[in-house]
Amino acid sequence: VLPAQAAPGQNYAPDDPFTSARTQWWRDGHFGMFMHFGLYSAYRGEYRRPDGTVCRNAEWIKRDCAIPWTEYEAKAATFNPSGFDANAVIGAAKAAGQKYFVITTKHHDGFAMWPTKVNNWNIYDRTPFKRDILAELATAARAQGVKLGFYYSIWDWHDPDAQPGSTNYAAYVTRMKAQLKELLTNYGDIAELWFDGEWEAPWTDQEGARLEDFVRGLAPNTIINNRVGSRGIADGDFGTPEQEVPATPTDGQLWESCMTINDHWGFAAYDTNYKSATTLVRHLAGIAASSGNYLLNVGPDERGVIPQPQIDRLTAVGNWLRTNGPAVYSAGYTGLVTKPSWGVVSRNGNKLYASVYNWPASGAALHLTAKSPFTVTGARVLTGGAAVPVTPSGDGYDLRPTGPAPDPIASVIELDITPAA
Ligand code: JFZ
Repeated sequence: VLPAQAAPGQNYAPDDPFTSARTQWWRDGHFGMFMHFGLYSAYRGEYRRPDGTVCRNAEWIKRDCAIPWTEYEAKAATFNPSGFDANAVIGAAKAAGQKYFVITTKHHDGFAMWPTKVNNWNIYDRTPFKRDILAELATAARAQGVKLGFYYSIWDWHDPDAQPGSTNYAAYVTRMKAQLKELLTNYGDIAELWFDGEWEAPWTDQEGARLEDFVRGLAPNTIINNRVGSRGIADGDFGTPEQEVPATPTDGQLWESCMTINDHWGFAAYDTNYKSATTLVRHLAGIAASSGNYLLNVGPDERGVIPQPQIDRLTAVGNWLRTNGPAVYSAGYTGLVTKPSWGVVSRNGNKLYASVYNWPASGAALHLTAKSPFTVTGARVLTGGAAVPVTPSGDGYDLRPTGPAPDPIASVIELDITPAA
């Protein structure tokens, strides 16, 4: 039921997303894989114009390189990502320590990556690739214990009724809902729905609220992002800062920061500007310490294969998490200490996790500034288990670990604490 009026930013959800059982896995998990994969991936990031010049782009290549629809549609007839291996994809997410996986089922080009019955602008009707990768992913995700989520763009460059000046936008909205019904009912439980392209007229916040209602009616447990509407009534369950590591929790709403692993969402063969494993781990630790989620993107190539440099970085993050997971999983904002210059601190109950980026020289101290009082009863490095001496000092505590940094990416010191009553 739609509220007649809702204040901007009001949480239009059936429960309190901060505390509900529905969102528990998401709040605890903190880390997911995003995948931008579509017909655009077939271009490998480059479109050669008829005059021989080259235009570079990824998932926006159709529009930003002004590819005529006839050509883009012809490209579909050659798109055959036979290397797509759902078990390998989900396995890569799992090995990286990612608890959920979100794939672009339909990006702005409108091309459905599943055999939708709603129209024929889809991977089944237009390509030689006669498989349903969403079904394959659903099976693999269930088998490996990874949650499955879908990205779906409201903005659609292809559907004639969705274009600017359309006199029959309602017909498009009906088709969109029919597609979402397929997505929410044919592939088992869908953990997260990631809308996008809501900013483009004639989409309105009222339409967004109706869409949010529609989704909740079909899939009450699905966690919905705020790009369903324009943040008036319809704001979903969580906000979507992009490419950000906020230093504190965002006010009023759960949040998930999505980021590219290089400089593009979709595959671009020339883009080798990969973030280091160290950067990725520190993004994750920083985001978890501010009670957010990190949705880290991969872009499979035209064969449907995740490039090896992306896999290598995911593997390194997973290796770090195997020892240092407690700093991330089920951890969040401390509320007790100010963010130090040498790293970040997260909290899980009566434990603090100091992820140290700048390890001190032997004998030097890492200072923790207390915003509210607590006592420390013990501390150790997660890698190796060495005890860390902790002494009260001024407005907080000094931690004096010895020896070289146990982990070059980020060394985590676990502290046993008792908050003052
Ligand atoms: C959108 C898409 O246009 C893009 O292709 C990609 O899928 C990305 C994840 O989402 O781009 C956006 C949307 C919102 C913002 C920035 C880029 N934003 O709110 O800052």
